[in-house]
Amino acid sequence: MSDSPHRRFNPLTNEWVLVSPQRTKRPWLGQVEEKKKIDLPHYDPECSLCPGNTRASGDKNPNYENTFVFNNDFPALLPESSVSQSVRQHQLFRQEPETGYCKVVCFSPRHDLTLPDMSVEEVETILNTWTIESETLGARDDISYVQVFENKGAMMGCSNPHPHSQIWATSSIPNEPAKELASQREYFQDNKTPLLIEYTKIEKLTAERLVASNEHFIAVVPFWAVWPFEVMVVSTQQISRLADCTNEMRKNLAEIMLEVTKRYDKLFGVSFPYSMGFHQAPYDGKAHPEWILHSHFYPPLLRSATIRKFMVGYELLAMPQRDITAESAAKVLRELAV
Ligand code: H2U
Ligand code: ZN
Repeated sequence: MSDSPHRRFNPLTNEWVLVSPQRTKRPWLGQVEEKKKIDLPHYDPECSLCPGNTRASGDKNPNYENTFVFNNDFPALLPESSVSQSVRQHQLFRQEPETGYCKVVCFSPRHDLTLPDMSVEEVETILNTWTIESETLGARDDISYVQVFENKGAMMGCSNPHPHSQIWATSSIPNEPAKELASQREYFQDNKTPLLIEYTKIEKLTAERLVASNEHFIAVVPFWAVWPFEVMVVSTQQISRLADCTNEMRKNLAEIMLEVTKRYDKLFGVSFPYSMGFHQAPYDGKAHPEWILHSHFYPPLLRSATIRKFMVGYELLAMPQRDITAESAAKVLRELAV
């Protein structure tokens, strides 16, 4: 790959990213975040997610043993909306009602664990829980999309270290999945094969952006990655939702998620912050032969546990930009001894 500035195209979102590999040598005078060594208890009496504790709603958590799901006490969406479709005086002032459901999925009763500390079986149990919740919410007439995501670390705005994820299910398809739907559909119509199946084949062959792979999944720093150590986990099989996974695929998925998150933690010697989530086919009652199950990991760290990438300036005003190439980032992650 060239060391000169160039731009790369993201075929999933139809957006470009500016790559400036020659800039990695510039001096750094920006913010240095403090590296904190966190020593957490197994159980925290103040934690709203720990077993047996009372949440903001007044509900008491059961003494759960693996995963635990509850309705978010501060939901961003509600099942009903009083906003009417007809409030529209001008095309420049569009609004629509949005309804939905918000859930919290605790990974473990242990307050001090994170995903990479868990066993393959424990991650399989989490995957099972996400699968059941996705299918249950997705089966509703008032739901078109189910977003499963984990926000990890204080740097990502996550205030509680207790390992947990969220599920937001909405009546409409949100921006990112909507862009991916349009692109995957168009590619499938034109090429009679899913975009991401074609992509995984090439990534497996060239292997230069590969971080890990097994029989049913690959983990790559995508060619068009924006975040320095962004990773996409993609199914190499034609499946479009978590529920399409066989037991063997689910095991493979758990294994590759552990592989990625363990490498992340090793990279800068800290519990690696990120936002990650699954992109499953919409639950809009249509067939989705174009859609391939995948997840995105978006971590903010750039050069150390304390030096993060900011999406500011040119990125906010023009387009995303990165210095270190996807190939170099993948090589660093791949060559870590875990
Ligand atoms: P934190 O705000 O502690 O990170 O909580 C994680 C999620 O759990 C968050 O989405 C929800 C928050 O809304 N939550 C409850 O539903 N009930 C509570 O008592 C505290 C946190
Ligand atoms: Zn806790």
